[in-house]
Amino acid sequence: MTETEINFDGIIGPSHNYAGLSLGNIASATNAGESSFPRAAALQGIAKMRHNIDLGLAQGFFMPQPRPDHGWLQSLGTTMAEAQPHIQAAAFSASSMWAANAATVSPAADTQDGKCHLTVANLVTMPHRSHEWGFTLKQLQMAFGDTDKFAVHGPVPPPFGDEGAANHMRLCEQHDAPGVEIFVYGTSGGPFPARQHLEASKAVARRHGLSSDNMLLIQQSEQAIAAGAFHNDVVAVANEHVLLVHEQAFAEPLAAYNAIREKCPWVEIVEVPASSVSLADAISSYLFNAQLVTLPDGGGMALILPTEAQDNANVWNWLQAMTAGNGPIRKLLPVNVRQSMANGGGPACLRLRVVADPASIDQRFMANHDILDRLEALVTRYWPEQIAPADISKPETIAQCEMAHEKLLDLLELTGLTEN
Ligand code: SUG
Repeated sequence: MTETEINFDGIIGPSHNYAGLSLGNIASATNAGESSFPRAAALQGIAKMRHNIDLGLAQGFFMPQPRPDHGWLQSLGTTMAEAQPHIQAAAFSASSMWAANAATVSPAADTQDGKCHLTVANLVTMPHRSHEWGFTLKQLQMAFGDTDKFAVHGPVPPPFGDEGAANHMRLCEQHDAPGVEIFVYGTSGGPFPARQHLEASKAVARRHGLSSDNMLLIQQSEQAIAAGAFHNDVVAVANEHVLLVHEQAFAEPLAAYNAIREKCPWVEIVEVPASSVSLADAISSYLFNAQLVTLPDGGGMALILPTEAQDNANVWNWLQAMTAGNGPIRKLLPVNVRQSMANGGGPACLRLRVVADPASIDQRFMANHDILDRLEALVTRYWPEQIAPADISKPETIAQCEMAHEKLLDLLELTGLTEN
């Protein structure tokens, strides 16, 4: 089997809820205090994985984290019963579902030692996400444990915020060929924090063995962050030789495009003009938070979009006009991930891309219809149907979420993840 792109989706955990924890993420703020539907959320995530498999794409998954995170609470000198509500919510969040923030990945074809390098993201900017990396690292070390093929790195040290693949794009002529990696960092975002620090991006590139020949640092526009683009993957997406990008994504777009063209003469940049799709439309519809994928057997490229993109007339008209032309993106495939979207996570947020030989991965992390059938049955049986804000601190909600998590690790023979 050759190296191929594998999408690892975060299984949506049983504690999925809307706590309004992410400053600068408009959906998270707008839906704060709403009731969530964890069972429906997880089933939507599973349906998206099935959709990818049916397209002929390689699919894997990552486990949700044990929540509440008792170890984190203990390190703060408190417990779930005693903590203040904002700490309870931060300990209980299912935010690890957004696997695009799990790590940054440099495929073997790009690195000096010929291994695929992964650096777990420290996620230090948001308290509820700052305690994800330990469990994520364990999981990456297990899934990519073949040390002849993979190098898994710990987090970049604070205070340099690193949010992983959500601020990283790779351009290449085909997935298994050497590529150019683009690290997008922020400096300020008006009223909102810039979550990806320049020093973190540089550190990841150095650790992965990239050189100035095959990497670029590009600054995100302050305007985009201020409008709610808390990650670059809300305003740009790349796949192989194609970059689909909003006109206002980068601080200096023309200089950025020139730098990209210089390193990637074969690149096709599809810029979405603000006059057709405003930043506000881009952010509410998450048109760029699509999985831009290469369909097998010469089928061209498809955008796997949230259904919200179809609901927005400006966005949908622009997309339809684009696919009617003779550009590289041939198909629009909307998927329903509304429960995740209401917390600011679209189809692309829910997955981490790894270019590797699927046979080199621990098979417990690889998906197929049979395992997804079993997963679906387990979620239907054990995931809470609904979580209202007041439920977060209730012992019965906590017990149900913990049992559901245990049953999942049992089913996938991954209980080792919670052992010390
Ligand atoms: O980090 N939302 C996530 C969404 C992450 C989306 N990922 C990418 N763009 N790649 C975040 O802001 C909201 C949780 C809450 O408010 O309950 C949250 O964490």
